[in-house]
Amino acid sequence: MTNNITPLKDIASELLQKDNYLILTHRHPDGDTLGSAFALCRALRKLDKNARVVCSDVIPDSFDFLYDKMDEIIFEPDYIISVDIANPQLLGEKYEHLADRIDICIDHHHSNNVVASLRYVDGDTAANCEIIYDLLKLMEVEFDKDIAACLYTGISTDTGCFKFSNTTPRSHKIAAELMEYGFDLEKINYRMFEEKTVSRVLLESLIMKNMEYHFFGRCCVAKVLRNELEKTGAKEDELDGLTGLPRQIKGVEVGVLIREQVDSGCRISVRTKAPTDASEICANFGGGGHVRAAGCTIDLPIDEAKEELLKVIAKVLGED
Ligand SMILES: [Mn+2]
Repeated sequence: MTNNITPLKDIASELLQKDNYLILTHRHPDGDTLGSAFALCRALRKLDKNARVVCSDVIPDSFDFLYDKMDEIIFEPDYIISVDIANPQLLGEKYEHLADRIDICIDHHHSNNVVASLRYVDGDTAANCEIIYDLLKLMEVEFDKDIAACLYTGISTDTGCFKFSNTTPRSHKIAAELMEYGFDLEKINYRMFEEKTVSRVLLESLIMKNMEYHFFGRCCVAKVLRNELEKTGAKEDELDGLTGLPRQIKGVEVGVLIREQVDSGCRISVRTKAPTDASEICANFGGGGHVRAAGCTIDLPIDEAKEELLKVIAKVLGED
């Protein structure tokens, strides 16, 4: 059931039939899940339908240009749609209860195991927003600068501003077409890739201070302790942009960021260089993701979680 793939054109025609849509994004929202959701929401509203976007977590301020401040209309959805959500756990606490009520799943993670009656998953696409772009074309929605800004945000963030290995000529071609709609490219790029809060700079120095090296410098692990995080005044979501820091170091093949969680356990982000598979490492702990970027949670105190992780990384690097 989870392997069924529905042609995108069938999903497009289904979306033209009904009137009320609830769109789900993943917890710890990023540019791609939000860009996908708000592009689709704007498109559906343009077609005079009711649509709204929800997220378990607070949407960071830096994404406020994706949506208009408007009163949320309350309606009973005909369809519940998930975008960029690889597995039901990623719905987060507030929306987990909808896991078995998803009607349409649109995603770009190979590991996707969301159950839905209509399902389109293309793991070879750099960003989910590229799929939404195709979907809106099939729905014959008229693009505008706001829809284009949403789609560009997802494509640019999931490709690391067109730098990651997942970037394709098609990513560039779509982005080029979106630019024609005249959104503020400079503002979005500044917000997504340059702007830092004071707390963020403190956070970076904290991570750098806590970096430790294993396996002759082939693996770098940075721990973020709860009490140290609080001292910086940074919000949890600010760490999302810093998961790549350990991998930046020359000679490091596997970069790991371990964050101590509020209640218990740790959140792990793994970033790798070719040919090491990050999702393979995270799969050992029930997580997943992409070849170069993956994540998981380990329900252990931070030092024990690190040790468990290092055992797996040792095997992957042939250092066991
Ligand atoms: Mn994505």
